[in-house]
Amino acid sequence: MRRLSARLPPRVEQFAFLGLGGNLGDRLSILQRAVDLLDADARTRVDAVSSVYETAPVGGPEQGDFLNLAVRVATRRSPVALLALANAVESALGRVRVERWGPRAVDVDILLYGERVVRLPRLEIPHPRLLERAFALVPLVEVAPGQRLPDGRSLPAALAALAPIEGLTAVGTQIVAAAGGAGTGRARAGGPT
Ligand code: GSY
Repeated sequence: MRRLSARLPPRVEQFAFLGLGGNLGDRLSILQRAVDLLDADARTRVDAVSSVYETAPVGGPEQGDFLNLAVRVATRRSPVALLALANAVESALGRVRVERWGPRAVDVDILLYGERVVRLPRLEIPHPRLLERAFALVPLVEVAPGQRLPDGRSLPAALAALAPIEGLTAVGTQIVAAAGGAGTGRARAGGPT
C-alpha cells in the first residue's frame, strides 16, 4: 500500500475534524474568534460547527470548566500544515504553553483527518486520547455522524463505548463560521438563538 505523506498537500479537498476548547477569559468569544480564524485561512473552510458544551476539566490541576466544540473543515492543507494553522490560531488568541494540562484560552486539536493515520513525533491522528474524552467525542459525533475511524469503527459506536457520559452540558448558544457553515444553528455567539 502506498503511504501518503503527512506533509504533502492533498490533491483534492479533504475533510478534517478539529476539537476546540478553552477555560480562560471570555470563553465563548474566544471560541468564536478561533472558528473565524480557521475559516479565514485561504486553504481551509469551516463547514460545520457542533453545539457548544460546558465540560468539567479532565486532568491537570484544579481549574475552571471548559467550553468545548468540534468543527468539520474542508481543507487543502496536509495534516502537518493543518497543525501549523491550529497552532497559529492558538497563538493568535493568546495561548501560552505554561503547564501541560493547565488552563488555556484555547486549544485547537486535530481529532481526525478523513480516515488517515498519522504518527509523527509532534502529530498523532486520530488524536491519541480521542476515545477517552467525552468533551471531544460528543461534539465530534455531531459534525461527523457518518465518519469512520481508521479501524472501521463508527463514531457513534465509539461514543456508546464511553457511556455513561458525565460532566458535560450543552450551552444554549451556537457558534457559526463567518461563511455560514452548515452548523446545527445559525446565530452568532451571544446572539439570538
Ligand atoms: O486538549 C484539550 C484541553 N483539555 C480539556 C478540554 O478541552 N476540556 C476539558 N473538559 N478538559 C480538558 N483537559 C484538557 S488538557
